[in-house]
Amino acid sequence: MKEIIESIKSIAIEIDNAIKNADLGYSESENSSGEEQLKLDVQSDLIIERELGKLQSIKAIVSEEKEDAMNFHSDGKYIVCYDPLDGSSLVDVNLSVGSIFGIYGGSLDGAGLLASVYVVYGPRIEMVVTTRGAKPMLYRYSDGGFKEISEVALGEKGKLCAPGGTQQNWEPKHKAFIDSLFGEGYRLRYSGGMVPDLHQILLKGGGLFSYPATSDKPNGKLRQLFEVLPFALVYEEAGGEAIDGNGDRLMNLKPSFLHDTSPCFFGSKSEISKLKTAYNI
Ligand code: P6P
Repeated sequence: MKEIIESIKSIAIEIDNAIKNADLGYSESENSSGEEQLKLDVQSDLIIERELGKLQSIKAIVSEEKEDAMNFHSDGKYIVCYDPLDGSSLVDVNLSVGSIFGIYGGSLDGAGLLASVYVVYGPRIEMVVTTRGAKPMLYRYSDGGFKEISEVALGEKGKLCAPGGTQQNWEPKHKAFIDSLFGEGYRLRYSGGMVPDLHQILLKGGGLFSYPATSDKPNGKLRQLFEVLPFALVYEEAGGEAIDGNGDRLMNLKPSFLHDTSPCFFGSKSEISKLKTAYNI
């Protein structure tokens, strides 16, 4: 596992450099979710594929940018599922974006998730490493290397609300719930990039990030293996909760296919409790 974390550190530095210097145009291709691919999406994916492919411990990789898994070493212990550059369309307006990695052991589902790593490409490069059973650890890049900063913990209750999805497509109960949070004085913090949005709530002590079932996306938008599950592990180990619209733990998810999605709610215990009341779950 350690060699994977170390490899992700060098991947992060290379992708950050690509963000700052690459061509921001669109490629002629789409990803498995039918989204147009930026040349930067493809470049970031190739960087990760090249670097992880060098590691004997990697059995296979699953990328948001590729339809199928790529098999590497048959005796490898780990399968890494990743979103190489989540929110990449925000790069051309100079907002923060991120990479998300789920490190799986036996099975490609919540039970098989052993660790997650995410990287935020912002004013600074930051990385959070979460291993099952341990608090998330924050690292910051400076002077040519990643320095360990601190463990990360969510407060019981926060002040921030990051409501995803197109509001006109929300269910009435979700609209009423989000409005009630703002009525209590929660502050809107939503950039459209789940990595910086979830990172902010985590580091600012708490709140709620939501991407619910909507009329246009009844099974949510965010992908289970390389977006939802990695952050569910982070939020649970940080002392918060991560559930779907039925109140089930996201860590119990079993994807039906590699690019399966799920409605998702990540937050401090107080906000998740309010959600359960509002949703009557
Ligand atoms: P919406 C970015 O495209 C992304 O996958 C996540 O990073 C982000 O949370 C979400 O989609 C934003 O979606 O529908 O709110 O614009």
